[in-house]
Amino acid sequence: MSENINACSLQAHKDKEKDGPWPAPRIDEELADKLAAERGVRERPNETLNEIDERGVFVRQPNAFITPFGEKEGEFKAEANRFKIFWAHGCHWSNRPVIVRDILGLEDVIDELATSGIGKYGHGFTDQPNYEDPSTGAVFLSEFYENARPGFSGRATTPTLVDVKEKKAVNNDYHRLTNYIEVQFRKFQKTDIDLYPKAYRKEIDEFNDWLFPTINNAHYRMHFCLSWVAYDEAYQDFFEALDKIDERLATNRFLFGDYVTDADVRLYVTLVRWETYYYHNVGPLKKRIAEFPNIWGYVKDLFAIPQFKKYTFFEFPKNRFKGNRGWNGSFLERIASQVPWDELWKTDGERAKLSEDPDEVFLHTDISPEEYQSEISVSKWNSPSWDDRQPRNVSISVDPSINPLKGLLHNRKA
Ligand SMILES: N[C@@H](CCC(=O)N[C@@H](CS)C(=O)NCC(=O)O)C(=O)O
Repeated sequence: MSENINACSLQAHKDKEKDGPWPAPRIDEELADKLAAERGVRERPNETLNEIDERGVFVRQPNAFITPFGEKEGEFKAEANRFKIFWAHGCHWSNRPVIVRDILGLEDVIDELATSGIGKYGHGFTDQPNYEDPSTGAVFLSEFYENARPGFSGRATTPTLVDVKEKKAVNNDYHRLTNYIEVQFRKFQKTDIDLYPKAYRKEIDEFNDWLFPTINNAHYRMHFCLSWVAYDEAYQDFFEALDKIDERLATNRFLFGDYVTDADVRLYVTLVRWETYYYHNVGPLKKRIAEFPNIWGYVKDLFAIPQFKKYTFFEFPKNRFKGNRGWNGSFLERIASQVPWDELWKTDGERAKLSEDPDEVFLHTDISPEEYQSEISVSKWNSPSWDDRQPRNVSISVDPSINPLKGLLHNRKA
């Protein structure tokens, strides 16, 4: 490692101490180029050049690593201290697996590290000594992709689950990653919390598959699209979906009733990011999240749960533009930084009365890890066909305004 790199790394650590653990320091372009050249890393491909159809619609690249965790031949086997989740503060997709990991008490089993941008090369680790992930020595997230699939030409994204022994990407399937953690790592759980009740996985999967295009991916559909038609479709889908969810939450504390499930983790992370940041990118809004009475109470109810709060980064917009003297950075530092987030997001506890078990937010299940197993279906959104991944081409038959599990989730001890 050159002296230049060590000097910058030291400075990065000083900055980190001064500013708190986040945001990670930026490194200059020259250094990024040098590090990339040393490791044979190429620039990240641009989604607005490669992932747009003839109507201007943003159609995402399929997730590259979707081999399931399971018991069958060729599937990955859950193991303690072998896997690490790479995630990013501003990335709601990747806030999900770390929230789930913490809720289930898997902190000593699956490691994690937040990435930081390394210019045009995508995710890196600029706040780590020598810019290296301490467990593998990688400087760029894309190194794990290259190790697993030489010549990989897509974007290396968060979340990525990496096998730290082999230094290879194992899974970046945000549709199913939390489900693998919930089911296949159950034998290592420190708690008996159940986010993915075995009897109701079909209903949860169907809801999650509806949530993906309408809510989770809606921001990206609006942000990356290259036509009005595409923008408008995404805009309509998003606000119609919020109306339906608001209706559902009028009589349900959480999406499936009295207890938090995997679907709530997926909805929460996107709502938080919308309310605090994404709206900057997408133009005029019909309504803010805070204007949906039930959804607003719901996100605050979830924010009161420590594992959700821990991965809620209100400071993200302000820190993202820190030191940026352009109008945007300066506005965020002057004004957005004054928002008393914790005060605004304090719950009044009103939603607990919708539950028959108001003091408990999690379902506890004592079935054995073996019994808890089930095959996890591949998401239709992972289809290799471009047409199948079109948000408008997939018909999903759920009515999201109705909770199909009303009154069906019961706690072991209740
Ligand atoms: N897993 C999905 C996408 C997840 C995703 O878009 N993650 C964003 C952060 S929210 C990312 O890592 N982008 C980095 C990049 O595109 O270089 C994929 O591989 O396409």
